[in-house]
Amino acid sequence: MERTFVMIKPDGVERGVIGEVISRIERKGLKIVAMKMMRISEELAQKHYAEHKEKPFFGALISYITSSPVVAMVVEGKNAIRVVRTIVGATNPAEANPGTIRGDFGMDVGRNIIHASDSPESAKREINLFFSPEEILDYERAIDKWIY
Ligand code: 3AN
Repeated sequence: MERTFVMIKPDGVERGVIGEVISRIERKGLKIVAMKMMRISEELAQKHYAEHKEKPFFGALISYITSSPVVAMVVEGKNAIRVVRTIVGATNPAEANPGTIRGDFGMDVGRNIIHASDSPESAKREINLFFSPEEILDYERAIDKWIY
């Protein structure tokens, strides 16, 4: 089973689509194994987006991601990284397909609702940045146990 890091960004929280995003993740068949609502510190933001340090939008990205709470999650499932990226849609919501989270709820590349890891290396790094091992929970869903 693969794990990926997913985060509903400040604009997703402020638009009130937390439940909608979580529903789509669950409905797809993925399993949420960790989740918390938090405000990202400047330091954590800099670490999370380290690969964009030289980009012209870096400053705006850091102030946006620290501006309001986020909902951070660890999501598990077969090919979870690829599956979540598919339901999230293209980085620029103007180009994201309808039916994807960004395609349905986003308007602007600087406010694109959700983050999802793009590779096994970034998933591992991002999960470790946001969660301690004790916060990632081991349990079975009903569908694994008593829905036939
Ligand atoms: P993704 O989130 O689809 O993996 P990345 O990793 O290329 O996209 O970009 C990380 C974040 O940086 C995006 N989610 C978006 O918020 C922001 N971003 C990317 N490109 C731009 C841009 N041209 N202008 C403003 N913000 C951007």
